[in-house]
Amino acid sequence: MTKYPFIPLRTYQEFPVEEMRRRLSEFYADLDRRRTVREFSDRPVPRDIIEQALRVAGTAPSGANLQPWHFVVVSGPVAKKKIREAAEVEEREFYEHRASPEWLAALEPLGTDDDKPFLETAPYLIAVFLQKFGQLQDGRKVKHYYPVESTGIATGFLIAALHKAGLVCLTHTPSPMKFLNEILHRPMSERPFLLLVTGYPAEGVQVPDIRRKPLEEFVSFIED
Ligand code: IYR
Repeated sequence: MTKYPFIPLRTYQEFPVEEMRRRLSEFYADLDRRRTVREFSDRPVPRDIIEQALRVAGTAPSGANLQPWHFVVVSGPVAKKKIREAAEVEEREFYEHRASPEWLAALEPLGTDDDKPFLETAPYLIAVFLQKFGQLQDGRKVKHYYPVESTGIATGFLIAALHKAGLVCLTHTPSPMKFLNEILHRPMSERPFLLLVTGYPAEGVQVPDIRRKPLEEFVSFIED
C-alpha cells in the first residue's frame, strides 16, 4: 500500500459507440474551424473568459503532476508596447539576417513579416513560461520532468478553450524571447515558451489559403 491515498474515479463518463462518434465528429468540426489569425480587433474581452480558458489549460496532464508552467496575462498598454518594441527588434534581425532562405521561403505563404502591430491591438497577450524547476515552500528547488511536453499540452488546451469561447489566437514566437522575463518580471529560471495573442479577429480579416494534411498522411496503423 502506498502511503498516498487514492480516491475513486468518479468523474469518468463512458458513452455508447454511436454517441462517441457523434461527440467526436462535432468536436472535430468545431476545432477544424479554428484558424490562426494575425490581425486583431481592439474590442475588449471580459477577463473572466480568459481566466476560465486558463483553468482549462491548468487541467492538462504534466510530468509527475508538477504543472511546470506559468501564464502571464498582459492587457495593459505599457507592457504591450514594451513587448512589441522588443519583439520587433528580434524579428527584424530574424527576417533580415538570422532566417535561412529556406525558412523565409517556408514562411512566404503565411505573409508574416517583422511588423507586429497585433502585439498592441489585441486585448490580451498571454505569455507562457516553462519552469524547469519548481520551488518548495522552504525555498528548495525541485526538478520538473518533461516541462516542454507538459507546457506544450497545456498550451494546446488553452488554444482549444479560446477557440471554444469564440476568440481567435496567434501562437507567436519571437526568437529569442528572453526579453519577456524582464518585462514581465519572471525569474530567469523560467523559459518563455510562446506568446499567445488573443481576442476577436479584425473585421474582414483574411487568412492564408492553406490545407491540413488528411489523416492518411499523418497517421499509420500497425495491426498485426
Ligand atoms: N517568429 C517569426 C517567424 C515565424 C516563424 C514561424 I516557424 C512561423 O510559423 C511564423 C512566423 C514571426 O513571428 O514572424
